[in-house]
Amino acid sequence: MSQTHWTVLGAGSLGCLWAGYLNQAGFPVTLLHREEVAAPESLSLTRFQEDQATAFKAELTTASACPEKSISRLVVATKAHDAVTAVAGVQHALTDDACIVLLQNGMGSQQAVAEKYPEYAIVAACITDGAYRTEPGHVIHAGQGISRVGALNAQGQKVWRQVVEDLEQTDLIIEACENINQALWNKLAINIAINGLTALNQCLNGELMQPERYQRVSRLCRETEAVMAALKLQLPEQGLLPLATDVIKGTAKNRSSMLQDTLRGKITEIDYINGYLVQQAEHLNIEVPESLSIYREVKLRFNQPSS
Ligand code: NAD
Ligand code: KPL
Repeated sequence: MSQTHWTVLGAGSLGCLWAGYLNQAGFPVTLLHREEVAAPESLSLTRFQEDQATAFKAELTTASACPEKSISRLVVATKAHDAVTAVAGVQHALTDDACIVLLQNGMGSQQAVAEKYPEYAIVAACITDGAYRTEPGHVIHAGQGISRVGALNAQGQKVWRQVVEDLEQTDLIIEACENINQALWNKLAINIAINGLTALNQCLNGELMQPERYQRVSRLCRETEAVMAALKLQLPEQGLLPLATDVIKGTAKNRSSMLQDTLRGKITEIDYINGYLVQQAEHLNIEVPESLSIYREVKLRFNQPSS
């Protein structure tokens, strides 16, 4: 078995999930926590549909303490708004041939990292798993999903299949993805339809089926279709609404990630969801009034920093 050393940046829910699965598959792992936050005292992963937590091992340290040129595989597991700053903090430690794997939701942060660091291999994962932490270092794998993994830049094209081979040794469900841009857009379209609305209505995903809310879901889907069509991206034959409806019904009891962020008073990822669509639409001269209104409402109501 390969013994690639993986470094995971961000000891939150997804960071602990990936660190746990990688280590339990036999990979040595370093987990980087924030400088200003104490290292978790212990680490454990409760695998999907299991009751018992199982310990995993990782060297716990911070970005600034990493030796020069010591990281060849970096997983960035921060929220989208922290990704660029987090990578900058660890840049001294990247080897010349380092690969950066980005796990962020939405779009825009991955492209910002790829633009800033064209010399490194940039790979993105589009993830539908659900995970949460019970206490620092302890993560529950609550929803089994798929991680679609593909290259975001030319350097990434050279190594992304090796990354997939490593990840396939874990018990995460990994899919090699030739067109990661399309996969990220497919997921973005669903998040555009659901996340902002659940935050504004402080409701569960399933409660978006109420007629007035569902009309907004429908308008959001039509706007996203117009932008995706202009970008020559693939769209489902029946349009996005049936897909969004399936996800709303399939995750009816879920609190969306954006609803959870607002309940905890955190910065949401709205800039990278409806905000990203608004930005793309502006370049294309397409009107997206529903997404624009949701973007503005979320920013105002939840006192979000300006982007
Ligand atoms: P989280 O808030 O639990 O974890 C992010 C962690 O990154 C935090 O612990 C934060 O302190 C840390 N961090 C930020 N900047 C840092 C820095 N400079 N150095 C070190 N640590 C730093 O968030 P999460 O739920 O793990 O989500 C991460 C990303 O994955 C988000 O974009 C989210 O939308 C996406 N995602 C999450 C899930 C999930 O189930 N949790 C599923 C799919 C996608
Ligand atoms: O990805 C999600 C999120 O909450 O961010 C959905 C699909 C909306 C599930 O809750």
